Amino acid sequence: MAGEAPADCLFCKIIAGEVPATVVRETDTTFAFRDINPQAPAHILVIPKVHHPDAASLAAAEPQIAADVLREAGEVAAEEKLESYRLVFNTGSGAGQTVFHAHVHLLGGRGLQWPPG
Ligand code: DGP
Repeated sequence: MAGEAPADCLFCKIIAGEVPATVVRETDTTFAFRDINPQAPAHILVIPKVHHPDAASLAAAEPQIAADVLREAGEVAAEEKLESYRLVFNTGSGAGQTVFHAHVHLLGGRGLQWPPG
């Protein structure tokens, strides 16, 4: 079951076309667009169209759509010709989550250090 979206959810507005974004890919269940503040040459957000506040909530409630998000991240990485890339799910404000609509960051196009900060 989809969570109830807050009226002011930024990513719901991007999906609805109410806030402009550079769209990379779209499916029935997912939406991928370029991050407004890229941290790597390729920095793309892949999100479910249904609203859930974070990735774990999405996976618990709608595991098939969580799988769709991961598969789409792989499709985007292939289209961007990324041999190596990182997928990041910031969860909770202490981990840097600022938008509380589930999303995965796809980062690539440069060397990525481990561990991340
Ligand atoms: P997080 O910090 O994990 O919640 O990631 C949210 C990301 O969303 C952050 O990297 C910046 C991005 N972002 C914030 N506002 C906008 C926007 O209006 N457009 C786009 N394309 N990205 C945005």
